[in-house]
Amino acid sequence: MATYAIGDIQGCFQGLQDLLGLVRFNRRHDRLLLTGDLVARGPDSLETLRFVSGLGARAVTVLGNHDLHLLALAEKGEPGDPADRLDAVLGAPDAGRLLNWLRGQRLAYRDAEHRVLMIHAGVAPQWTQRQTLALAGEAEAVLGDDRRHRAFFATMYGNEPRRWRDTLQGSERLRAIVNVLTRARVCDADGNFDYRYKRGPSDAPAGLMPWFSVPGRRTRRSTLIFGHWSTLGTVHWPEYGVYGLDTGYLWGGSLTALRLDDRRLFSVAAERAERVPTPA
Ligand SMILES: [Mn+2]
Repeated sequence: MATYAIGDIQGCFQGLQDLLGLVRFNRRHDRLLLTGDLVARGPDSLETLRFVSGLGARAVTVLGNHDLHLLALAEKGEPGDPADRLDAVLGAPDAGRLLNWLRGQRLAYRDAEHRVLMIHAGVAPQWTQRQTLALAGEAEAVLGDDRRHRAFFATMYGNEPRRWRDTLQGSERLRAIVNVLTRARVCDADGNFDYRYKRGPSDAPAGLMPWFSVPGRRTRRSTLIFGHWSTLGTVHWPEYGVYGLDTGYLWGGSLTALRLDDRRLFSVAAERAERVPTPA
């Protein structure tokens, strides 16, 4: 019995199958913890959703920004950007079931057995582990509510407020929670997030740093697992106790699994020719 944490799949179903083959994943005994962004951009978001939802309690996923965007599109009845390649999901005969399953997933997950906290992108430096789970729970409650979830998608988009305050309320509070958990990469020492910055940590503008390296971060004694940042360049940051598992399979990089039982890393490389269109 093993538990594997796996980075962002983004519709790369074949990559996931290759990785599960490499680790000899046994769907009757092993567990998967997925860092989210199961869908978007890759060739097979639909099969990815069918497979992961079909694992039932043997797979836990936290929601990423692309997962939430897919749910918002379905809610509004919009097709979305063709580059996201989500039409097969939105038009599938089992779309209702799959999207309801996705909407019921968490925004933060603590695995008690392996003592890790998993989120898609990051946490605010002021949040403790307990507070992170409570705040994620606030957003999960709205997202999972059949009446209130529409309002959630209507207020989800935007980069403000940039800094968490315990006194935030209503849609601002919800947006602040969801932005940190699903979109965070860099912030300043006071916890002001910059959601526009997408490149690696070494190119970050002066004063901005990876969210996990903020001095005094209150989760610094916990092991955190996240995805989302494909340009991060390093998976394990022992000095901060974090693992960033999005190694950019979609972009010609690799798909990475961390076996939590012995903290061993596994990865499969993308076949670049299949993923990146070549000039005619
Ligand atoms: Mn993401």
